[in-house]
Amino acid sequence: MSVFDKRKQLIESRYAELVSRPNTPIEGNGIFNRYVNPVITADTIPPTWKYDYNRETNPYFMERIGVNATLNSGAIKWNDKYVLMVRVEGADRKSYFALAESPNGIDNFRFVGHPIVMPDTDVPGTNVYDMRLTRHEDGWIYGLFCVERHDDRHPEDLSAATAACGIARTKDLVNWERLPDLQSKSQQRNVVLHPEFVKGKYGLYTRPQDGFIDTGSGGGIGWAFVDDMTHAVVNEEVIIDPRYYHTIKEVKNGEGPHPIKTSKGWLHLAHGVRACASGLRYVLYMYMTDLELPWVKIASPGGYFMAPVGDEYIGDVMNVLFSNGWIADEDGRVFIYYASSDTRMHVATSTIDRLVDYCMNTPADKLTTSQSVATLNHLIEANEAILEPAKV
Ligand code: M1P
Repeated sequence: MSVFDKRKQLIESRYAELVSRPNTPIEGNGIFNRYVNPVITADTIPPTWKYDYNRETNPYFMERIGVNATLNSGAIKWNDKYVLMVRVEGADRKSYFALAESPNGIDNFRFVGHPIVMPDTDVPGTNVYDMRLTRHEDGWIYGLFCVERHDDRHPEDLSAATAACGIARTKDLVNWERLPDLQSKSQQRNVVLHPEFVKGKYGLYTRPQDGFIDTGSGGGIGWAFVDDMTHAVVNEEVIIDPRYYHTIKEVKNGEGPHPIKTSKGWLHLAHGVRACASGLRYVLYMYMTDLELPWVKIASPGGYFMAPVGDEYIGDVMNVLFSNGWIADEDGRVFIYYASSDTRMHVATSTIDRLVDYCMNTPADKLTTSQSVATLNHLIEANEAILEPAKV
């Protein structure tokens, strides 16, 4: 057998095995379950997206277009399938979007179609990433994502960049109409469209930031009303979930996917960032807001909801969990899609009831160590009264 045929067979059989591998849950803390395997990695990319299949031009069946990572994915239930809008980062550092679907949300994810052709605006972005998908009650599915361009005000600095919120909409997830970028006084990343009209307007969760990396004076996750998504302008922004000293969101935070509507309020998933000697640590946290006034916080469980464990710590950007996609099924199950260390995608499962219970009944962070000890002793003493009533 030729080198070409031998290698082609090997690569295709490895791929076929990977995309049909079952996944199993790991019983967790009662709030959510992780799963044994990641759901999408760079190896889930189909061989036809990497290899030249022409034996004349590629006799060694060599990889021609490498993939570095598959990460921060938007999510939506579509035609009964669990669909991820994956950020695929090529070996050339450029990211693009591609759709992967699974019949059950936990395994058998396969990329479908071709990488998405996202139309450019007049000033093309150098990179696009981290799409949040929102099926809005206006009938469109919107994709909001970060658009990165070189900051030409600093031609001498090759790392100077700007972040803006790119906006596109679709009816089929494949063909996209690009709309103008969000206009806002500050740079923006992690902007998310609320799925319903509020007071007759569109609502955006924003993340104002002074620079490309630093949020600076941008105080946290914001809320803004927008009249028209085809020319979206943020005139006024209120901070609804502020950063705070010595918490998991001291350095920055950002909304994850759009919130899930429940009978008790809107469930939010977000990421919080703090600094440590090894760099930045990204964890996921939750909060809830009022049903009628989605910018008003009604529950704020203290600490993180999920932080990296085991292999999740390791990857391109260590110590990072990031989520911009989850799916709430009609039966109350919630599929939380998260990336670890900017490298691969995982799923965790929970239910609406459990997540609401978590948000409503987890003690809030009271912001000092003595208050944390008081909260802890309150729980321990209450447990002792149940378990050893005679001693109390
Ligand atoms: O590297 C971690 C994350 O950093 C950025 O997130 P944020 O805007 O909150 O700092 C993004 O570039 C994100 O893609 C990345 O996962």
